[in-house]
Amino acid sequence: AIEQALRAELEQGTGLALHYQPVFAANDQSMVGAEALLRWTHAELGSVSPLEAVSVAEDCGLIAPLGYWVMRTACRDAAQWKGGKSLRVAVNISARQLGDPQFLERVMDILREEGLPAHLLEIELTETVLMENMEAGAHTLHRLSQLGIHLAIDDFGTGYSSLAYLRQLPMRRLKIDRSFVKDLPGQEHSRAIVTAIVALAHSLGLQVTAEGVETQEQADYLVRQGCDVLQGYVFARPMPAPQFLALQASAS
Ligand code: G
Ligand code: G
Ligand code: MN
Ligand code: NA
Repeated sequence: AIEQALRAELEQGTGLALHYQPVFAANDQSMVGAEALLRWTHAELGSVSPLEAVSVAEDCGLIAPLGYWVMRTACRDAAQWKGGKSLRVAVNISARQLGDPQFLERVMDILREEGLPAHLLEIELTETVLMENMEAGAHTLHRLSQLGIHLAIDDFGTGYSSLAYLRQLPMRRLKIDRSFVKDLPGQEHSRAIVTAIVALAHSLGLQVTAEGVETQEQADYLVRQGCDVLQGYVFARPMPAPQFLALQASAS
C-alpha cells in the first residue's frame, strides 16, 4: 500500500514537500544556509517519516525519482534565497542514490537547469552511506568536490566510523550527531567527544556543525569549543519552504 502511494505521489507530486531548517554561523549568529528535510503527508496514511519513505523507495526501486525530486526541489528553492548568492542548501543522500552511476551527471544537470552555483549545494552522507559505497562512490565524490559541491558527513560518530573516509575523501564538514549534544554541557563523556571531534575536524581543515542544539547553554558551550555552525530547535525548527523564503529575506 505504501509503495503504491509513493508511486502515485511521485507522479502527482501533491503530498511531498521539503521543509528547511536554518543553520547559523557560530561566530556572529548569521544564517548561512538550511538543511532540506523531506516531508510526506498522505491522504490516508497520514504523515510518513522521511526515513521510512526513503527506505520504502530504496526497496521498491523508487529512490531515483524520489531522490532527484528532492535534489531538484532543494536547488530550485535555494536559487531564490538571497538571489542564489550566499545561502547554502544541504541535501541528504541515501546509499542507493550515491550508487547510481548517473548521479554526478544528474546533479550537475539539476544545478544548471535550476541556476544554483555548485558551491551553494552541500551533500550530506552518513558513515553508513559511505561504507556501502567506498569504492564505487569515491570517484563520484571526488568529481563532485572538484566541481565545487561541498560534502559533509552527517550524524558523525554514530555509524561504522572509519577514519579512512576522512583521509581518502574530499569532505568539507563533519556534523556532530545530536546524541553527543543532548547531554551537554553536564556530561563529561559528551564533552570529551565534542572536544575531540572539533580538534580532529579542524586539524584536517574541515568545518564542524553541531546538530540538535536545544538550549542556549548548549549553544554557548559549542561556540566556546570552536564549532563553526549550529543547528537546532533553540534557533529554529524545520519549516515549510515559503516560511523559510520569508525568513531569509528578512535576515540581514
Ligand atoms: O526531519 P526528520 O528529523 O524527520 O528526519 C529524520 C531523518 O530523515 C534524518 O536522519 C534525515 O537525515 C532523514 N532525511 C530527511 N530528509 C531526507 C531526504 O530527503 N533524503 C534522505 N536520504 N534522508 C532524509
Ligand atoms: O540525520 P539528520 O541530521 O539529517 O537529521 C536531521 C533531523 O534532526 C531533522 O529531521 C530535524 O527535524 C531533527 N532536528 C533538528 N534540530 C533538532 C533538535 O534541536 N533536536 C532534535 N531532537 N531534533 C532535531
Ligand atoms: Mn542531515
Ligand atoms: Na545528523
